Amino acid sequence: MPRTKGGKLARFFLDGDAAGAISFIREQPSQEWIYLYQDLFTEAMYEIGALWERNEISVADEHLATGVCDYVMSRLFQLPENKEADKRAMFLCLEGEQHYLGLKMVNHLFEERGWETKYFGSSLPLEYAYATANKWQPDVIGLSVSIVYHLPQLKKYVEQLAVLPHRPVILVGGRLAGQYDLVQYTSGKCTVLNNLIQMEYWLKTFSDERISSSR
Ligand code: B12
Repeated sequence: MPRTKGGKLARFFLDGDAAGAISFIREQPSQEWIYLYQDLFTEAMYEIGALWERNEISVADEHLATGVCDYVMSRLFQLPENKEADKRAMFLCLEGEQHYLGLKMVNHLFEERGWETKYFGSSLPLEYAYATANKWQPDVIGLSVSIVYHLPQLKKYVEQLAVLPHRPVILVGGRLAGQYDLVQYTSGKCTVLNNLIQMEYWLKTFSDERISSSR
């Protein structure tokens, strides 16, 4: 029997039981998305990674769990009614990077806080990311990286996107964020956030700075 809440949620995902997963999530004492994403969904998927690494589940089990996780997130997350359309962010995974669930959570949390967002999911080649950002002019571009052999791509993306004429803030997160010094790796041209709690703090500081600079 799984002992943690993340472990219990992982069981529903692995059983392909979306209805069970939804009821379990709805029973949680806090329904705040930051908590649900950080302590339940992320933990559940990390647990699935650990089971996969130990060969206790197959690739098919992991694919089913990923599909159910994605479905449950889309099913439960509601867009806020009032958007302040003055803050824009776009989110993408580097070319070749398929791990998009974490980025999808980040996109939802920005939306929940009233940002207008564009979420591109997995593997967006740099030329398209650059062209879209140049046209849409987001304040923030969020990149996600999970696999070590994508790090050289990260350097290229950050270097090119950071010098867009409107000078967006480049945020970097993902599984590797806490494992390597990505700020130094990208010559200090991005802000690295290791988890959703750091992201929330960064968002608050960004909004406070905006309010004080508009006074
Ligand atoms: C599901 C999964 C897959 C799915 C991805 C599905 C999807 N749509 O995302 C599929 C099957 C495609 C896949 C493929 C592979 N995977 Co995989 N995968 C996983 C697994 C089990 C879960 C990933 C996940 O969703 N995690 C949960 C999310 C929420 O966590 P997260 O990404 O870290 O995001 C959090 C933060 O980092 C942050 N964040 C993320 N992005 C951003 C961005 C910004 C801007 C900010 C602020 C924050 C932020 O917010 C999130 C919220 O907490 C992990 C295990 C693990 N530990 O993560 C392995 C894992 C990452 N995969 C692994 C491997 C090896 C692979 C493959 C190479 C397997 C293969 N041989 O083909 C391929 C590579 C594919 C590729 N080219 O990208 C290894 C990596 C090991 C290593 N040392 O590099 C892991 C760790 C599994 C393992 N234990 O061995 N995988």
